[in-house]
Amino acid sequence: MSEYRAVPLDWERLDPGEALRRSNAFLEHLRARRTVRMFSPDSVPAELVRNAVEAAGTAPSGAHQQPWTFVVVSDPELKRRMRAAAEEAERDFYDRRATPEWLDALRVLGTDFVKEHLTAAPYVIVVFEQVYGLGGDAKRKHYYAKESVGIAVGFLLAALHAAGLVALTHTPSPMGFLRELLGRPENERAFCVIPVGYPSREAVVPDLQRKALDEIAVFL
Ligand code: IYR
Repeated sequence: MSEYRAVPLDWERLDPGEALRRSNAFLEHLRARRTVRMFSPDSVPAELVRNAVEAAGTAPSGAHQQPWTFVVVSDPELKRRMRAAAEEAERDFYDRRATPEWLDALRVLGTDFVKEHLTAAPYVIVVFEQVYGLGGDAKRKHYYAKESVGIAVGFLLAALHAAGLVALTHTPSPMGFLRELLGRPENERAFCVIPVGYPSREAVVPDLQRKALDEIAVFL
């Protein structure tokens, strides 16, 4: 059990003009992010991916338990195996398990069971949620693990975008095969799969619009 200890906050108030400039620039930067499914085989500097994962690890988490593991896969054979297992599961999803309502909701994305991005992208980051911690042989409950990992994935996507990379947030259904394939312990559950790289020359994205501020926020 760790004790509460405090240190001075390292923080500086921005000049208001500078704050607004940064805030606008950050908004424009995030507006330009698109989820990309078509990857170039071009290699990506490993340090960009390492930095993005480290940035994800700065996310806040329940009780500061940092309940995440990022498995960064670049090994072609592992990527091939992930793709084979994901496509098997997805074929069943699209052919049988998905309700007509779900398939209808997915139509705007133009997805199907083919998961070429799992072998085309130079890196595939598999994010695991640590449902509980393992300390010696004791299990330690993790609080708000899913929420915490979700926030960390948001940081990861923003960091990859800042590095000029593109990514796809992919949730194979079901994802159980990933723990065994990647040799993760029993306290970890796959949360999502994020292929990372540069877009292919022919890359296209769905023609989608984001909701406007007044559709997503209420100011009281
Ligand atoms: N897991 C499937 C289906 C799918 C589901 C949602 I919700 C998406 O936003 C996209 C796809 C697949 O990966 O194709």
